[in-house]
Amino acid sequence: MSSNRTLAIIKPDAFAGSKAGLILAHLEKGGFKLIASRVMKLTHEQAGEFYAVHKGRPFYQELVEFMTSGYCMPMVLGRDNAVLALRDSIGATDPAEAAAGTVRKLYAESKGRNAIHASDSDENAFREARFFFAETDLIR
Ligand code: IDP
Ligand code: MG
Repeated sequence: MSSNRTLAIIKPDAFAGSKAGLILAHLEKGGFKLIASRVMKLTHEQAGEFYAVHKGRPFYQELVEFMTSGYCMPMVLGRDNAVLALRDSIGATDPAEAAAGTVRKLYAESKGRNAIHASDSDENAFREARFFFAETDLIR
């Protein structure tokens, strides 16, 4: 996967609140193209593995519980400079600190229940895309 792709997840708070379409429309207006998507409920094992980098942090257990609490929507998005552009578009982790017009400012409830995940590097974008999708899902 090249550096013009990244991995996002519409998290269970936003999906349950019927914000998935609004968030995707917001991102499409920002120039992102939908490459692949699915709707699924993560198991504890999947959520724990996906967020393994945060194991041991005080919020880890809460994060795994939250991410397994309902359906979510992983998706691969394409755009120039995709990783940085998506991090800009989603805003700060805590919606109270997120810039105006960002997804988290518009749709997130709290630092924990913050509507969307986005990869933080090209390396993680590749790994996270393959966590949810087969190589054949990503062909264009
Ligand atoms: P990011 O999603 O903006 O990259 P990270 O620091 O990678 O933020 O944290 C991963 C996720 O863990 C956050 O999106 C949020 O859902 C949760 N999280 C991070 N810090 C806290 C916290 O202090 N309290 C509760 N949840 C947190
Ligand atoms: Mg992160």
